[in-house]
Amino acid sequence: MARYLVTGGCGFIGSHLVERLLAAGHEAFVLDDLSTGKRANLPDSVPVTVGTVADPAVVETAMAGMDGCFHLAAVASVDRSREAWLETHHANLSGTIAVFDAARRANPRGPIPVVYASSAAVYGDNPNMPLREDAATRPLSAYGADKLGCELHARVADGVHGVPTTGFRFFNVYGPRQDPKSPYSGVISIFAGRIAKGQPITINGDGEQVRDFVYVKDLVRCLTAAMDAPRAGAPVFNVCTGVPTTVNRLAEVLASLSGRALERTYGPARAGDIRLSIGDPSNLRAAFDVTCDTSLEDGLRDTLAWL
Ligand code: NAD
Ligand code: UD2
Repeated sequence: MARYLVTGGCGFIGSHLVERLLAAGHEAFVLDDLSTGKRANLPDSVPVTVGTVADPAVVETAMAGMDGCFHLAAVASVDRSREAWLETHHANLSGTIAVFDAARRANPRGPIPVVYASSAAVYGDNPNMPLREDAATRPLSAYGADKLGCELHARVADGVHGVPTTGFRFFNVYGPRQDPKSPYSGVISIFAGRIAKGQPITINGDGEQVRDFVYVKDLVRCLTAAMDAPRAGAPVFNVCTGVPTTVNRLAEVLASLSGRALERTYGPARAGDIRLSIGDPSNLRAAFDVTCDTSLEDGLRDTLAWL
């Protein structure tokens, strides 16, 4: 049994991770500023420090005595990173450096490992599908640039300060507890929420854009496997399925699973929308013997059941 700090643990992905850690018999502690996360996403028994990862003193205190840290706290929104460039930078990059820095001193036995969230946003509009981890990174947003910055500072954490790190480039994650009401919500939570209520959806552009949708419970298996695995050299892995799904097909599957007629209108393409985003999961599988293999249908069934 180990003691883990989960930053962003009250959020969508973090709350699933905490659930998995508790089920495995570990102790989970959460640091979250509740900006998008909710206390109610976690059992009452989980200790939550309400504060920001951008404050090094808060992070230092929250991390004292831990055996490892899962760092998921971030302003997880490209739009928000455009509106509030410097503010999101403080949370997304300075906050990550604060986490790596505190990991140096958290435990008298030595630096503790940090498993952290990067994003497929680091690839930007690289057209070489499926995207491998060695593909060129050319982020198109402050959000993507800061996630790439996290990966660079992870190398510093490892090479200069002896803090072992593993980074994960999440593709499009979905599942229960992804807030359909948030203006920054992903397409699945928006469509699922509306279709289940018999409301129309708007497809941006022709709907033939492709995404690699990852079910959240598969993703958290990758995170816990990485915490337990030996690592060297601040590795970074895609978390993806390698399976392409168009936005049109997604809408059709959701309508069919909800037993509703699909009412869709086609609007203008979203400015800067990426046409293709598919990851190569080979390195993930080879390193941790995990696959994100929940079918879209099964994952969507779970998501709809939660609504
Ligand atoms: P989320 O918004 O549900 O979770 C983020 C959590 O971090 C929330 O609980 C929020 O309150 C908290 N938080 C935000 N700023 C904070 C700060 N300064 N200090 C402390 N807590 C703070 O989003 P999510 O989808 O669960 O994202 C988790 C991680 O995964 C993020 O790092 C995000 O960038 C990354 N990610 C998510 C996706 C996706 O498809 N959902 C894709 C790529 C990467
Ligand atoms: C995701 C991430 C983003 C960044 C990026 C990296 C989310 C919410 N966003 O953006 O943070 O990491 O990947 O590449 O996870 N769509 C519609 N109708 C709607 C909503 C969306 O057609 O009502 C389309 C949208 O135009 C896009 C697709 O659905 O083509 C997926 O949109 P998204 O916002 O869920 O995710 P994405 O890939 O743009």
